[in-house]
Amino acid sequence: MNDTYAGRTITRDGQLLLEKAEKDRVETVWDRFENQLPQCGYCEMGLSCRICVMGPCRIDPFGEGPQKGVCGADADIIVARNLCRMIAAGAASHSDHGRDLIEVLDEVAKGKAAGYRIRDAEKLKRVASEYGISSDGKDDLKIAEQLAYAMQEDFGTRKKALTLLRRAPAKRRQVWDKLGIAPRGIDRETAEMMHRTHMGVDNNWQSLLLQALRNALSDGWGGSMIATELSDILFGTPKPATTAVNVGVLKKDQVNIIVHGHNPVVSEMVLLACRSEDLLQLAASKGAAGINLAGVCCTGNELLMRSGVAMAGNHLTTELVLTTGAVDMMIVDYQCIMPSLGTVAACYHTRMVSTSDKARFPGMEHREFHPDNAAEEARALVKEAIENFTNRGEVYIPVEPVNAVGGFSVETILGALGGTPQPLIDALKSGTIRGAVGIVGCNNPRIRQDFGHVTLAKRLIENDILVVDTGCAAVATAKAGFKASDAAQMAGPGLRGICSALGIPPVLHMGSCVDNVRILVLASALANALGTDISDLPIAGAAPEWYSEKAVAIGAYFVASGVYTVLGPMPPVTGSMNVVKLLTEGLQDVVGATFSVEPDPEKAALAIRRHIEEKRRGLGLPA
Ligand code: XCC
Ligand code: SF4
Repeated sequence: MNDTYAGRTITRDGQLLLEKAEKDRVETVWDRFENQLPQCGYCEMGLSCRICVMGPCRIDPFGEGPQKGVCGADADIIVARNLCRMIAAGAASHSDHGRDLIEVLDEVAKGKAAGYRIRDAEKLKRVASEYGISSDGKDDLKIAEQLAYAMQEDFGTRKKALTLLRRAPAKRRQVWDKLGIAPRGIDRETAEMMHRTHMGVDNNWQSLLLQALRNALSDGWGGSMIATELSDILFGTPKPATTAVNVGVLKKDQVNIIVHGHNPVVSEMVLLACRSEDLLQLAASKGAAGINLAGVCCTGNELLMRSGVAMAGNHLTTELVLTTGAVDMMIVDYQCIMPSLGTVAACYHTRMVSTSDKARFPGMEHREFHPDNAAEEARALVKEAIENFTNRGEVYIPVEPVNAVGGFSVETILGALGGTPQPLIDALKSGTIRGAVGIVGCNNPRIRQDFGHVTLAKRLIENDILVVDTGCAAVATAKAGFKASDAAQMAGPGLRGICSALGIPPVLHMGSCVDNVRILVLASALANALGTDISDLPIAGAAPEWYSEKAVAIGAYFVASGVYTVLGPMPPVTGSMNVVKLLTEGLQDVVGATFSVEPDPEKAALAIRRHIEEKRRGLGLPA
C-alpha cells in the first residue's frame, strides 16, 4: 500500500479507495488540503480581521509590524471576536436544525405533514410537561401543537432563561446565574454575539468570551436539545440495534442510496420510501436484489440510532464512497457536505440531489423537501435511484463491513441499568469503572483519518474508562470494531466485566452531533444522583479531529457545563496569550472546567486519565 494513503487514513477502505480515486483522477479533500499549504499563519493564529472595510487588518505576532487594526483593535480583541463568531455560526447551525424539527412537529399537529407522525407519545408528554404543558384530556396532536409553540418561544426574545436549562443540576445553574450567562432566547444569543462582534461594540475580550459561552449554552441546552428531543418524538427514541459500518455496507447487487447531512426530516422519509413494497418490486424488476439505504455523517447516525441503518463512512469518507461507482443516488440536506461532491459524482453514474431550501451545491439537482411533500418527494427520488441502477459502470467495493451496535439514548442506558443511574454510580464509586469520556466531532485532513478517535478510545477503555461517542467520532470507533458485539474484550478488566454482564460494547454510540446533548443529560443525571455539580464528576470530553464551527460551539457548551474538554486540532487563538490562558486555565475558576489542546491522542489519553483520577480524589473515591 502506498505510504501516502496510509498517512492520510488508518482505515483500510479509505486507503483502497484513495488508490481508486487516484486511478480515476478524482481529486479529494486531502489533495486540496495539500494545495493550500502553507496555510495563512495570521489566520491560523486568529490574528486577521475582516469584520469591516476599514480593514482587512492583521496583527504581527512577532511584535515588529502593526499591533492594532485600523479601528484600534488589538490581538486580544481580534482573536476573541473571531472565536466568538465561530461559536455563533456553530450555534446557529445546530439551532436552525432544531427549528426545522419544530416546524415539522407543528405541521404534524395541524395534519399537514403526511408521512410524519408522533412515534414516541410518551416522550412527547414528558417533554411537554417540562414546558408546563399538561397532557390531561388532550390528544397527542394538541399536545404537539402546544409544545411546538412553546419551543418556538425558546428561540425568541424574552428575559427568562431557556426552559431546558432546568435539566442541569442546581449547582450548575447557580454558576451560570452568577456569571450572567444563563441563555435567554436561542436566536437572541447568536444575534447578540454577532452584534457584540460588530466593529465598535464589545471590545473587552473577556466579556466577549463570556457571551460566547452563553451563546454556546443556548445551543447545548437549547437548539440542539430541542433537535434531539423532537427527533425522538417524531422518529422514535433510539434503542440498541445491530448495524454495519464502512464502505463495505454498499451492496453490489442492490440499489444503493446514500443519505448525507444532518436532519432526519429528510432521511427518515427516504428510509420509509426504501422500505415500501411497490418500490422494492420496482427494484426487483430492474434486476436489483433490494434497496440498500446507508448513511454518511450525522443524518446517517440519526438513522443508525433509530433503525439500525448501515453507515458507509464519516466526514473524510464522503468523497471516497462515491469512487466505488456503486452509489446510485446520494441525497443531501445540510452541513458538512463538501461542495466538491458533485464533481466527484460526475466521474460515475451517481445522481446527486440536494433537498433543503437553504443548502445548494454545484453539480447537484435540487429537489426541495418540505413537511407537506417530503414523503412524496422521497418516493420519487428512490424511484429515480432505482432507475439509475442499470446505468452503473464498474463497481469496486473493496472491504467487508464491520458489525456494530448503536442506539444508546439516555433512556436506553438508564433502562439497561434498571431505570436509575445507581448501578453506574456504584461502579464509579467502587472504581470498577474509573470514569466516562465523551469523544465527539469530525475528521480533519490535518490528522490521519480516525487515528485520533480510535487511539484515544482504545487507551481509555483499556484503562476502564467508559466511552460514549457521537458524530463522526462514533463512526470511526465503529469502523475500528469498538462497537462490535464482542468488543468488551478490548476493555480493561473492570469495564469488560460490566459490559459483558450488560451485553453492551465499551464504546456506546449516543448519536449525531446534536445528540451531544444526550451526554449533557446523562452527566446531569449522574451529578443529580450524587448531589453534586457536573464539574465534580470523573468525566471528560474530547474532539480529537474536529474541524467545524459547530464543533467549537459544542466544545464551548461542554466546558461551560463543567466538562474538561481536550481538542485535537488547535483553534485559531494562539495570537492572543490572554485568550489562550483564559480558555486553558482561567475558565477553571469561572465555570470549573477548561479546554486543553493535544493533537497526540496518546498524550490526550494521559491528560484525561489524570483529570479523571483528580476528580475521583475530589469526590473521595478509591484510587
Ligand atoms: Fe460534520 Fe455531523 Fe463534524 Fe461529522 S462530526 S464532520 S460536524 S458530520 Ni458532527
Ligand atoms: Fe480592521 Fe477593526 Fe475593521 Fe477588524 S474591525 S477589519 S481590525 S478596522
